Amino acid sequence: MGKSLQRKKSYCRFCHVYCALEVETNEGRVVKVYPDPSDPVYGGYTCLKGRELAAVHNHKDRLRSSLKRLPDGRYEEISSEQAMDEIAEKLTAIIARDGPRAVATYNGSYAFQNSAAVPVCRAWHNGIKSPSYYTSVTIDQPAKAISGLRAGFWGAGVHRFAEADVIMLIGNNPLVSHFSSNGGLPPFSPSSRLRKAMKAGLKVITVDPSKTETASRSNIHLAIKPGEDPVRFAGIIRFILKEGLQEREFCRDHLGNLDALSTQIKPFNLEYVSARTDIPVNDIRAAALMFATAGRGAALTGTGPDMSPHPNLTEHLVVALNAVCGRFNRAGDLLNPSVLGSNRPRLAQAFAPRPPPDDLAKCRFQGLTEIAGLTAVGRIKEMPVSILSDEILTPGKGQVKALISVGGNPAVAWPDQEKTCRALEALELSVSIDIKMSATAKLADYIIAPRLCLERDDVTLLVDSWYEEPYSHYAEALVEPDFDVIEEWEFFWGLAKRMGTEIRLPDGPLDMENKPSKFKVLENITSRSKVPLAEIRAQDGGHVFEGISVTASPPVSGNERLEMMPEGIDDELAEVFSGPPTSARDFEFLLISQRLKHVYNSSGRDLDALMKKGTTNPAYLHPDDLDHLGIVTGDEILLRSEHGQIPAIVAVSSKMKPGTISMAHAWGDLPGVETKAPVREIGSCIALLVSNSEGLEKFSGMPRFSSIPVNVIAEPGRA
Ligand SMILES: Nc1nc2c(c(=O)[nH]1)N[C@H]1C(S)=C(S)[C@@H](COP(=O)(O)OP(=O)(O)OC[C@H]3O[C@@H](n4cnc5c(=O)[nH]c(N)nc54)[C@H](O)[C@@H]3O)O[C@H]1N2
Ligand SMILES: Nc1nc2c(c(=O)[nH]1)N[C@H]1C(S)=C(S)[C@@H](COP(=O)(O)OP(=O)(O)OC[C@H]3O[C@@H](n4cnc5c(=O)[nH]c(N)nc54)[C@H](O)[C@@H]3O)O[C@H]1N2
Ligand code: SF4
Ligand SMILES: [Mo]
Repeated sequence: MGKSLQRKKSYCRFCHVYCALEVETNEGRVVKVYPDPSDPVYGGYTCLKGRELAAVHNHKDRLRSSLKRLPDGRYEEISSEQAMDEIAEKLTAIIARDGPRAVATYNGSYAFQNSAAVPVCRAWHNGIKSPSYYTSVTIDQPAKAISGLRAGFWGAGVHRFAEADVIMLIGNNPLVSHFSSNGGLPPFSPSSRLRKAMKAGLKVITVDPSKTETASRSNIHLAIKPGEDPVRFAGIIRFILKEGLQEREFCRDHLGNLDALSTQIKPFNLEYVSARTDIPVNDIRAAALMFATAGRGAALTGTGPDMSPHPNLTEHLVVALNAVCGRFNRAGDLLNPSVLGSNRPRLAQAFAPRPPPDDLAKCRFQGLTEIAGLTAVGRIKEMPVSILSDEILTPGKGQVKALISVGGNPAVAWPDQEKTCRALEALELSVSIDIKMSATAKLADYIIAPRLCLERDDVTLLVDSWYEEPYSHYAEALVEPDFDVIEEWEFFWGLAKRMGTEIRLPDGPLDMENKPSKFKVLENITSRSKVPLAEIRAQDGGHVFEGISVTASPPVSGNERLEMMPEGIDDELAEVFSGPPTSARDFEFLLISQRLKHVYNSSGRDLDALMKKGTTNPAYLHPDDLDHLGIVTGDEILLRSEHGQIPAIVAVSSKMKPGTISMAHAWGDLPGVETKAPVREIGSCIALLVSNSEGLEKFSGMPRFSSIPVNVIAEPGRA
C-alpha cells in the first residue's frame, strides 16, 4: 500500500458479480477504477455502477467513524473499540435477562459482498446460542430452498449453461440484474456470453410480463400475466406428459408420485392456461416443444415468480419440469468446478426429502418455524425475515430486543414499512453496520462504520459455484484508511471476545486472544477448497486454474426419488385452479418488481453519476394504460394497494404488458421523510404497499413483493 500512484488488480463488490478491475490508487486513496481486459472470465466487462467505485470510497457522506445516538437524538462519534465495549455489555445484559433468542442479526445484501461477514456472523450467532438469525434470503427467493426441502434434490444439479441447447428464464433479467440460478446465464459479462451461446445454437425462452433486455434477445418471449406462473408450469408439464415428450427412463427410475402430479394438473389444458396467463395457445405450445425437444438445458427462475403468489408451488413445478425432461447431470457430465468448494463427490442421483430437524425454533407468528435442512445449494438454517418486526414489537417470551443489521436496509426492504420502522424504533438496542446514514441507520443506536471493498481482502466465494471455468480471484486490500473503520467480521470477533463466546468456522474455532488476519479467516472458511487459498492469493488478479475439472459421480444409491407430490402440493394446485384471489378483482393493475441498472437495491442513490440516470423509481406503464388513465410521462400519481399507498412518477414503456406496472424497490426514505421530500428526488418505498401479515407464503413467510394488486389514482391532488 504505497504512497505514490499505483495501478493494481482487484475486483468490484458494488454488486455480487465481482467483475475484475484495475484500480488506481494514490497516497492511500482510490483514484479511479478500470475494467481489466486481461481477465479470463470477465474480459474487461464492467457496468456503470462498478465504474463509480472510487466515488463510493471517497464519498463525502461516507461514515468515517462509528456513531452513537444520544438521548436527545444527536449523534456522537465513537471509536469502534468503545462501541464494541458498550454493545457487548448491553447484549450480555439482554441475554442474561431475556435469553439468547432476544438477540437477532440480519445480514442484508452487503453482508454477502464481504466474503467473511456472513460465515463469521453465523458462527457468532451459534456461539451465543440464539436462533434469531436472519438474512435477506428469506425476503428474496426462499422458495428455491423450500422446494429442495419438500421434493428433495438431484446431487449433481441441473444441466449447466455451457452445454445447454435451450434455457428457459422465468422472471429473471440477468442482463440487468446479473443474477442467475443454477443452469442459468452465468452473469459474468452476460451480454457477450449470451450472444456467443446463441450464435452457437442456444435457444432462449423468456417468461416475463415485461419485454426486458433479456426477453428482447430471446427466441420466444411469453408475456405472462404476473402471478400466473404456476398455471403455465402446470400446463406445460401436462402438455409434455400428454404428448409423451418426457424422458421416460428418468421418470421411471428417479421420480416418485409423478402419476399423482399428472392427475392433479389434468385441468390445466392449454386453452385454460392461455386464458389465465394471457399468452396465446400457440406460443405456449411452441415454448413447451422448444424446451422439451432440446437435448440439454434447464428452466429456472429469478425473483419475478418467487415474489408473486404461490412461489413454493412455482419452484416445485420448476423442479418437476426439469425432472420430467431429465435435465439433471448424469455420471460423467461436466459440472461447474467450484474452485473454493470441496472435493466431495457430486452424485448423479436423487436425494429424497428428509424429515425436518426436530429442534426447529418456532416463530411466534403465522405458524412459521426456522427454515432448516439440506438443499441442492447447501444447508439452510435461518428464521423468516417478514415477521421479524412482529417478533420485535410483540411482548412475551421470545421477544427480540436487540438487532444488528449487517449491510442491510430493513427500513426500505422489509414488508410493511410503517411497522418495520416502528419495530426498529422499539428495539432496546439497534445496531447498523452501514457506510452511510441509510433509512435504517437513522433509527439505530449505534452505526458501525465499515471498511469498503478496496480496503479489504476478499475472495470470490459467493459466486464460486456459478463460474463455468475453474476461476477464482483473491483481492488484497489496496488502500489502508487513516480513519477508524472495521470489517463486519471483525465486529463480531470483537463482540465474541468481549462476551466470552466462540466463533467456530469449518476448520475450527478462531483464535480469540489475537485477532487473526482476514486471510487466516478466509483460509479457515475455505479450508476444503480445491486450490489452497494462498495459491489463489499468489496470482496477479483473477485466474483460471487449468487442470481442475469436475464431473458428476456415479450414484451411490439408486433407491431415492425426487418427490413429485409432496404434502400440500395438491391443495396448492387446487387453490391456484380456483382462480386469482377475489380481492385482486377489485384492482385494475398488478404492480411488479423489477431491477434498475443504475442502482443496487437502496445503494447508488448518493452517487451523482448514477443519479443522472434518474433520481426516482418510476412507475412504468404501457402507453395504452397511460391513454386510458389520461396521464403522461412525468405525472405524479398515487398507487393504492389493499395495504397502503405511495406516490410515483409515471414513465411510459411499450415494453410493459398492459395492466401491469413495474417499479424498483428500496427507494424512498423513512415514512415521515417521504411526505416532505419530493418523490421525484428520492423515489418512493414499495414496502408501504406490502403487508407482513396477509398473504405470506407457507413455510417461508415470503411476502408478496410482486403481482401486487393496485389501483392508480391519476390526480393525487383530488384524492
Ligand atoms: N418491495 C420489494 N421489497 C424487496 C424486494 C423487491 O423486489 N420488492 N427485494 C428483496 C430482495 S431480493 C432483497 S435481497 C432485499 C434487500 O434488502 P437489504 O439488503 O436489507 O437492502 P439493501 O438496500 O440492499 O441494503 C444494503 C445496505 O448496505 C449498505 N452498504 C453499502 N455498501 C456497504 C458496505 O460495503 N458495507 C456495509 N456494511 N454496508 C454497505 C447500504 O448503504 C444499504 O443501507 O430487499 C427485498 N425487498
Ligand atoms: N442493477 C441491479 N442489479 C441487481 C439488483 C438491483 O437492485 N439492481 N438487485 C440484486 C438482487 S437483491 C437480486 S435478488 C437480483 C434479482 O435478479 P432478477 O430476479 O433477475 O431481478 P429482476 O431484474 O428484477 O428480474 C425479475 C423479473 O421478473 C419479472 N416479473 C415480475 N413479476 C413476475 C411474475 O409474476 N412472473 C414472471 N414470470 N416474471 C415476473 C420482472 O418483470 C423482471 O423482469 O438482482 C440483483 N442485481
Ligand atoms: S456488474 Fe457492475 S456493479 Fe456488479 S460487480 Fe460488475 S461492475 Fe460491479
Ligand atoms: Mo435479493
